[in-house]
Amino acid sequence: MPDSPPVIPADLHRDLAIVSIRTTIVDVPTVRRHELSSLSVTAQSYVIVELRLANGVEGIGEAATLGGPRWSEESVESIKATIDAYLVPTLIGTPADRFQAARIRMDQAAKRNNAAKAAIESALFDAVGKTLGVPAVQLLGGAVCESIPVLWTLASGDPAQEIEEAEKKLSARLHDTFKVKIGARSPEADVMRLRRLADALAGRASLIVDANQAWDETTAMRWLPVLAELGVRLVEQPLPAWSLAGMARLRARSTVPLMADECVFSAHEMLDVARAGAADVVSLKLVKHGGLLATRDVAAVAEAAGIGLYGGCLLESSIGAAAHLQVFAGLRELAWGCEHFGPQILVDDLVEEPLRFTDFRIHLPAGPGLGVTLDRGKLRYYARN
Ligand code: MUC
Ligand code: MG
Repeated sequence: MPDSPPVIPADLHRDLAIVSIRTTIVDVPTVRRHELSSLSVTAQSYVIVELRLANGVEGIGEAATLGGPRWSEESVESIKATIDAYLVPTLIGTPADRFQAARIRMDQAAKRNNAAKAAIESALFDAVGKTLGVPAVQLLGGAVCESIPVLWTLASGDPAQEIEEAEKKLSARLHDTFKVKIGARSPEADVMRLRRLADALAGRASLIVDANQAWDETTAMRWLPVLAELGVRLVEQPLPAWSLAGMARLRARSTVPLMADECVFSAHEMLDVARAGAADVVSLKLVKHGGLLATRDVAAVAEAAGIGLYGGCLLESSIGAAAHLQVFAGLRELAWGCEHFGPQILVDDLVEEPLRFTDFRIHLPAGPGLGVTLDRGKLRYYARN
């Protein structure tokens, strides 16, 4: 028992009123070119949300995108416009701790736009957590772990560079699982590249692949057995997001588990994937689901269907990664670990003390709210507007 019980002021709800929400677009260069099947980036773009309460506490949130509106339909420009024009007016003056009510208001004000909503909700959890002196995960039921296994993504497309990069991560004990981005070139070229990686890292690291919807069903039928033979542990979104039946047919013939990414944004889509038998694992991301609560909803549907959970990312900085960790740390089982290497692929982070990576794991920060503090100098330096 604590010596003295926490004092909750009587006027807490008045103090928790949202008084302002500011959005800033930032572009942070990456340490190398990052190439996916349909896009390639040398800088990551985010919308940073600063949300102020009547009590003076400020919460922060982040919406990540990848290559403009090419990974999903949202871009930093559309996210900023949606927040400023539609989400801010519906939230100003409302209490920040009514998370579910805020979610309903945002859904009434704008259809989908899930990255925009996720950034706002992250800032709400940060502000309320900071007001109460508790981490956001405490507001979600409490943490069941303090750190999570974290992989690194190899995506330069150059196998010699990728082997060198993987060796450095292994010897620094940062990452021993690598996700290889495929689909930007022919399956033959990708398989040659994977073979070189598998040979070089044999017995020391695990490989998974992400095709980002690049293959059609016949291509996937042809090449999945080869990926299995190379020891690939998991194949992420080989087919277009609309092809649940194709994923189900593939899954019935594959010895490698399949992971759903772009085909699961909403909890309803998670249910469709489960009903179709289209995946073994799902990649959870705040930008897809629309926030911490929605991510919990998707996770609950997956759990009920026996589908494994994986902590996905969109190359977030420590702000967005911390918001994800607050949800992930409260899940019953994140059986496939997570991929929040984002803070390390940026030339610079946006917080005063970046997230900690040791012994192949990423650590839940200890402080209240999201557990990270915005570095305003960095925000100004990388701001576009
Ligand atoms: C994706 O599709 O998974 C996550 C890591 C990465 O390299 O790309 C992203 C998006
Ligand atoms: Mg993916």
